[in-house]
This record gives sequence, C-alpha cells and structure tokens, in this order.
Amino acid sequence: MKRVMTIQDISCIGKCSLTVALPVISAMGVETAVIPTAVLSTHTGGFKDYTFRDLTSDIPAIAEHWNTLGMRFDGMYTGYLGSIEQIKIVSDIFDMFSTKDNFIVVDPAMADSGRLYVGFTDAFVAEMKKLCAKADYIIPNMTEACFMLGQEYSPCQTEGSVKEMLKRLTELGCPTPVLTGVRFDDKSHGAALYDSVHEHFYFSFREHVERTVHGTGDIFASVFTGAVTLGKSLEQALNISVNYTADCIQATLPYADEYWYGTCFESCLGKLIDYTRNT
Ligand code: PXL
Repeated sequence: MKRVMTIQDISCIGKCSLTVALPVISAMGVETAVIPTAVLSTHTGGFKDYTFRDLTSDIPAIAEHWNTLGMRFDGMYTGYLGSIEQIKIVSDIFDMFSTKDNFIVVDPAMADSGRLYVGFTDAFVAEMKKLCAKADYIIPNMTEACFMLGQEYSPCQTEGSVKEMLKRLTELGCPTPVLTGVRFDDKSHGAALYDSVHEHFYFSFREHVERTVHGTGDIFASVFTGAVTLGKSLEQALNISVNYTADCIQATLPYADEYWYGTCFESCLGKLIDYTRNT
C-alpha cells in the first residue's frame, strides 16, 4: 500500500489542513501518516478567540521515532505551518526521509484573496520560498504565488501572465509548480501546471462560482498528492483535483452563510473514489 506523510495543523472546527488531508487522501486508498503541528479550536480565518496549542517541540521526536522504525514514505506533503521554526524543522524532515523514488509536495498555505493569513510576515514568506526549493511540486494559490514572486495580486489573469508566473515559480527551485485560483473571465475557474522538464503547460477549468469558500486549497492539494502517489499522470492529477474541488464547492453552495466552516467535501468522497478508479 502506498503511504504519504503529511505535516499540518489540526483545526478542530473549520475543515482544513489535517481534517481534510487525512480523510481525502485515505479515501483515495493511500495510507496517510500525520504529524500535527498545532491544535487550534478553529482555523485562524474568520473566527475570533481561537485556542492554539503549539506542538513544535513534538515534531522532531515523532520524525526521529519513525526513522528508528525504518518508516518509508512514497510522498511527503506539507500544508499550513505556523512559524519559521516549523518550516526549518520540516525542511530537516524532508532531508531525513527523502529518497530518489519519493516526492515532496509543498502547499505554501499562508495567504488568500490578496492578503497574508493572520500572523504571517514577509520573513515567513522568504522562509517558505526556501522550503519550496526542496519540493517536486508546489501548489500556491494566486495570492501565495504573488507574495512569493513579489508581484501585484489580481483575481483575473491572462493565459500569458499565468504561464509567465509558472515559469518564474520554477526559478524558486521547484520543477513542477501548480497554480490554483486561475481565472481568465467570469465563467471558469481552475488550475494550471507547468512541467518544466518537458516544457509543457496544462490547464484545467470548471465553472466559476462567485462565492468565497474556505479550505478549497487544502482539498485540492490533498487530492493532487493522492493522485501523484497513485502514479497518475500530471494531467490526470490536475484534472481530478480541479473536478473534485469544484464538486465540493457546488455541494457547499446551500450553506452560503457558513462558509468559514469549510467546504462540504464529505458528500463528494464517493465521486473522488470514482475519479480515482476511472482516471
Ligand atoms: O486552510 C488553510 C489553513 C490551515 N490551517 C489554519 C488556517 C488556515 C487558513 O486560514 O488558519 C490554522
């Protein structure tokens, strides 16, 4: 059985990070070993007075133990990390478990809608860029990509500007960047991938929904990680990720007033299993 490790927080309410990665990747038939970086009562966007239990000092001990057990991972996938110190520890874990056969996915989860999440700084962005240099795949949304590239955020782009951004993202050191939140007009919304080894761009789109839905980036990155672990092609992994994320957004539309509570991914897991089997 394929196995990935994922390193992210547990937000107890809000359906993001580990409470998404664990069920989604597991549903794809991939064992998902977790390193929780912190426990929060809710995620940090849209809720006030959340609790935060920092687990930074536990992370190296968990990794060391796994190493003594001889654990091997087909992939390593990181999402929201709470501090520069955590990024450095994760970077060491990559070194500890990297082999010539496994891969690293970094979702630089730190910003959305043109703004950094609460508590993040330019110094954090600089450290995240270093982590991205170690990854085989990075999955920034449009805002995160703009912060890492030092350019102005715009919710709408052109095909040319997206290709240019993807090429510039490879200059961070990652050969295969995947950009989410790609939009050329009011009709469609999707993601783009650049395979710099074969100099090939892939785009995948579904219908645009004029609504903020929280946690979609974590769903996308989890599916992409699962698909690559299962040996899907880059094009297939991109399409499955876009389609499942769009299905989840559709399933969330009846709950318009509760979008901070996350995306209704659960009722769509059957579709994800079908996409995984049939793609
Ligand atoms: O979905 C990203 C995410 C993960 N974890 C925490 C967050 C956020 C986004 O706001 O606050 C704690």
